Amino acid sequence: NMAAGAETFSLREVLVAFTACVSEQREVRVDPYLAGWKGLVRFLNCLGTIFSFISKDAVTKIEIIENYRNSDQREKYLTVQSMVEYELANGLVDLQQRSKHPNSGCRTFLRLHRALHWLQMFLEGLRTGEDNSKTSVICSETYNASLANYHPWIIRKAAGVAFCALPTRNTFLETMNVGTAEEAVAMLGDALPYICEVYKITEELYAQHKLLDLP
Ligand code: 1PX
Repeated sequence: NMAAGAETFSLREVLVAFTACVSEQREVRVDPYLAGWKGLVRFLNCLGTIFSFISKDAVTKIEIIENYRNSDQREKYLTVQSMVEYELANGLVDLQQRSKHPNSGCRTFLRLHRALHWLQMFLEGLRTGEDNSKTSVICSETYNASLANYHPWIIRKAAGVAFCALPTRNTFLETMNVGTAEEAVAMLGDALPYICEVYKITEELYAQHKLLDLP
């Protein structure tokens, strides 16, 4: 089916975006980071409408940061480092509770950063899982160990229901359109160190500025 064929794309291109995130000065570039997330959202949308509530929230957050990248202050949002520096120096971050700056770049990026931690663990679980292990189990275990800690009960519940719609590991690996399941596993092994590096640099930056609990 041609129409379906036109919709398919390889997750390899998506994960490549994360390899372009870290600059020579070990800064995290915002544009490839957002490009990576957009690709992941496209992939998530292919998995079914049951995941819409997740992709909608991700899109909202991607767009908030994209708007900063399209504003007069776009230069300040070139890297996560420059964003943090600019927003903190100008009092643009709500530190105690959301009030004057409910959608700061810092708090919005933190949500994607936490989700990246889940992604890192999920992809590692997929990579090292048994042939016929359940993607839903890998997904819920890694979610419970990471993102779930920041989500209210109702979201955790809805996420748990959605995870049940995930296919088995091998089918999932094939859906990634990277070739055979073995080739997909190899690609994950290549891409994961880059994702881990992006995560680690951001985590250190946020810890250093005490921004890990932004409301
Ligand atoms: C090869 C595999 C690739 C899989 C791609 C999957 C892409 C998943 C994209 C998930 C992005 C989730 C962003 C969530 C940000 C967030 O935590 N938002 C919450 C807090 O925001 P707030 O502004 O209120 O402080 C917000 O409440 C979240 C609502 C939506 C539910 C989030 C559930 C996240 C589950 C993540 C697992 C995705 C399962 C994908 C299955 C493959």
